[in-house]
Amino acid sequence: MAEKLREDFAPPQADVEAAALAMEAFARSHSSDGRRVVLITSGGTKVPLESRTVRFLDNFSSGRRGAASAEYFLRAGYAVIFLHRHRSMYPYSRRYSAINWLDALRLLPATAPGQGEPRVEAEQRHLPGIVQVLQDYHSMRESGRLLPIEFNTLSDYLHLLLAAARALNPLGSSAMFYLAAAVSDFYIPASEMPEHKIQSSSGPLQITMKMVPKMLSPLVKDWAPKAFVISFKLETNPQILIERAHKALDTYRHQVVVANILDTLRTCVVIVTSNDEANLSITNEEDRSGVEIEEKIIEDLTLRHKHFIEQSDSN
Ligand code: 9Z3
Repeated sequence: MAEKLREDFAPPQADVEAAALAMEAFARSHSSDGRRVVLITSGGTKVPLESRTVRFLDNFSSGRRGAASAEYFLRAGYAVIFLHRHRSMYPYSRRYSAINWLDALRLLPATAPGQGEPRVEAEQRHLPGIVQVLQDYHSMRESGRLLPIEFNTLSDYLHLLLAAARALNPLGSSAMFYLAAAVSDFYIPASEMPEHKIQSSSGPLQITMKMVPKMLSPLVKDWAPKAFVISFKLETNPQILIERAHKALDTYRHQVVVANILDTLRTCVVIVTSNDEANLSITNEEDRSGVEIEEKIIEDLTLRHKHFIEQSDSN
């Protein structure tokens, strides 16, 4: 697979070697402290249409699922590798991703005329829940249990996922993969990509894209065969969702698919395994009081992970 990535994709922009070393050290240190480690992938991917890229194919994913999930995994005691798309939502700060910071900050005059710089103060009414969020953020920073790794392109993502799998493989069943990123299914191989900007004067655009190799297959079979692996399935048609989730489990033989529908992805998901389906949802009242579906997803999955480890240990 590493060779196929080298042949078909432009070289990654990310420093994959440095990230691989950081992930290995992080995994080793937390696992020797007896902690479980989860790799979360988060955000969409950008697929270039030209080598000197002006245009690219993107998708809707904001990274909110991954960023919120990271917080709940940290709360549950996990160490988290957060493999996310550059500028997609980030744990804790995600809550303020839609605010205009300049409205939330106030300039205060220097304490005495002519002395020092004016000071800046935050207005809490623009930052709901900020005290709790800051406390959680700083306690997470001190614990050293979050390792953020960024990707930009599809090629970055694929190389970094391989590196992450190698870093987590030695942890066996105590490693979890939580693959929430919305990864493109299609790409143009480096050898077939035009170098320069596609000219509109040439008329309507027709492009043929290849299928992105399914990383789930080598991940489960070869790279981290003892790990607890969760993939996500997104559909727009509820009629086919559960059947597609079972098909993914049959094909890749991993442990769980979290199935969601685009229109309801913040309020309902189905946790699908080869022998059960559990519906998780947020009531209107829970929604009003700020309960998030990710809290329920992580509560469910951490319990399943615990059972998975116990079963693996007894075999
Ligand atoms: C998901 O289904 C995630 O839940 C979302 C989260 C991307 C919908 P946001 O980032 O959205 O919070 O805005 N992720 C996986 C989607 C996906 O592309 N799955 C593929 C498929 O369904 C490959 S397993 O075929």
